[in-house]
Amino acid sequence: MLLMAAGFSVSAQPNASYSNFSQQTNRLNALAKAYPQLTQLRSLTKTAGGKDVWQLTIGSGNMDSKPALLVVGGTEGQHLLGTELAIAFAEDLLKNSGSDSIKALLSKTTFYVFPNMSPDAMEQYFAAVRYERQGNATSTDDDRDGKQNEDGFDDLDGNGKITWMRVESPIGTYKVNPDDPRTLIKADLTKGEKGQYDLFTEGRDNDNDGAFNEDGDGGVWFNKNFTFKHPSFTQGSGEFPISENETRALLDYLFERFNIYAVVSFGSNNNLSTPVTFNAAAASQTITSGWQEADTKINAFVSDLYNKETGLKDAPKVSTAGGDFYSWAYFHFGRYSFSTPGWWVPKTKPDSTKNEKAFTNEDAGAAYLRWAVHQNITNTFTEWKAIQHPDFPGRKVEVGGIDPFVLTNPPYDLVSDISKKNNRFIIKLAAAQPELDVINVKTEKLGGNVTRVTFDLVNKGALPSHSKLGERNYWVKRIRVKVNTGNNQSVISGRKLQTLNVLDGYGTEKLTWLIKGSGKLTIEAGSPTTGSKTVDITL
Ligand SMILES: [Ca+2]
Ligand SMILES: [Ca+2]
Ligand SMILES: [Ca+2]
Ligand SMILES: [Ca+2]
Repeated sequence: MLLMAAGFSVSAQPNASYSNFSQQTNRLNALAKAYPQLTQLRSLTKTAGGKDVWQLTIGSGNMDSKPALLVVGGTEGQHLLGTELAIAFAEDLLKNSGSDSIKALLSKTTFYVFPNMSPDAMEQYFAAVRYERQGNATSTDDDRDGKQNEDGFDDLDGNGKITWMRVESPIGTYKVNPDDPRTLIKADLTKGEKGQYDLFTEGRDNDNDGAFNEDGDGGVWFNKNFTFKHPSFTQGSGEFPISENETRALLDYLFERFNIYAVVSFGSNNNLSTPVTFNAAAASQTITSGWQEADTKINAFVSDLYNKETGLKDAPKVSTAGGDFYSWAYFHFGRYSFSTPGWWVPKTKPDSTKNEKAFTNEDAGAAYLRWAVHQNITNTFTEWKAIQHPDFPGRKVEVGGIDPFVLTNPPYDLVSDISKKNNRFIIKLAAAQPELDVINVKTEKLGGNVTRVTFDLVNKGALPSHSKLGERNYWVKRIRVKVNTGNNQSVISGRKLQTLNVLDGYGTEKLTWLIKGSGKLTIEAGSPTTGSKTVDITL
C-alpha cells in the first residue's frame, strides 16, 4: 500500500494465475511507467473486439536505429503461455536493466515486444464458458452456409468448460486407449481393429446441418492470416491474407523496421528444439518454400543455443500449417525466424510403485494425465458422464475428457521457471547479433598523388549480417560501403558505393580502393541489422 501511495505501480507480488487482457495491459503500463527511459509503449491498433494490440519497445537512445530482435507472443489465441513469456521477458529484462551486462546489451540492441497478437481469442480462457479459441471477434461464416457464427460449442454438462463428447457407435473411429482408459485413440481399421466411439467437441448441431460446432464465435486466426502459403477458404484464414486490423498493423510496423535481424515468436511451431533441415528442391524453387542451406546452418546453431539454455527436451514434432507468422517472418520478411511453444508436456517415466507401465500408444492425452499425476495436478480432467443428447436420441453419449488449454499451458506456478529458461535463450541470441567493425586500416602512398586504402570489414557477431534469403528480399538491407570523397579527391579504382552480400558470423571482407588527391576523407560502412562504422582516412 505504501508503495502504491508513493506512485510505484510495479506489482510487488508475482501473479498467481495467467493474466487476462486488462491485467496484461496493467503489467505493460507498469513497466512503461517504471522505466520511462528504456521503454516506449503504444497501442498499435484495436482488434475487431475493441482490444488494444500493445507494442513495447525496450532499448536506449535512438531505438529504431539499432539492430533489433522482435519478440512476439499470442500468435495463437489458446497459447496464454506465449503471452506470459513475452511479458515476463520484458519484465525480467527491465528489472535487471541496472546490471552492467543488461546495460551493455540495451546500449546496442533494441527489443520490439508484441505480447499478445490474439487478445480477442485469448479472453475466452477467462469467459463463463472456457474453450480454446483462435479466432478474433470478426464475424465469419466458417462453413460457408450463408450464416455467421450459427453453431458454436454448448456446455452440455454445465461445468463451465468445453471438453469432449463421445458417442457409442459400432462403426466409430475411436477406441478406448488401453494405456489409459480415460482417453480415446483412433482405432486402426487397417489392422482389423474396431472402433467403439465417435468423438466430437462438446456441443449440439445448433443449425441441423449435420456438423457439430462448425461455426462459433471466433473469426479470423492471427496465425492463419499471413501471406506465406495462406490456407485460403479454410476456417480462420480470413477472406484474404492480412485482412485483419492486427495483422495489417503489425506488417505496416515491421516493414518500416529494417533493423530487425531476427524474430522469436511463441506458438506451436518449433524450429528451436529441432532445426529446419535443408531441402534442396524446395529451396531452389523460384518462389522458395524451403530454407536456404546457409540459413539452416544458422538455425542449427541457434537451436543448439536454445536446447543448451533451456534444457528442454523431447519436444513433440509439429508441421507448419500455412498462413502462419513464423513462416512469413522468414519467407516474406527475410529475417531469421525462430519459434517455440516455450513448454510442452514432459515425458514421464512409468512409476512401477504406482502400477504404471510403459505406454504402447503415442497419445498426448495419456502422456499428460500421467505427468499430471506425478506433479499432483488435479482438476484438469472431467470424468466421462452420460447425458441425454437431443441430436442422438436413444444413444449413449458421454461428456468428459481432458480440459481445454492444459496440454499447451502448464499450471501457472511453473511459468516463472519456464520463463527464466526462455529468457536466458533470448539474451544469448541477442549476444550473437551481427556487429560490424573495421580493422587493419592501411594507407599506402603510391606516387602521383595516389593512395591505396585497404581495410577489413569484420562481423564480430556469431550471426551473419542478414539471412541468405534476405539477399533477394527488398525488406532486408545489405551492408552498404560508401567513400565520401572531398574536394579534389577521386576514387580511381574500387567502387565509391557498394552493397555487400551476406557477411558471415565472424566473417571478414577485405576492401580496397585507389584514391587520388590529398587531405581527409571518411568511409562509411553499415546496415540497419549490423550497425554502422565510419573510418577516418588521411591521404
Ligand atoms: Ca456458417
Ligand atoms: Ca462442459
Ligand atoms: Ca451445425
Ligand atoms: Ca452451419
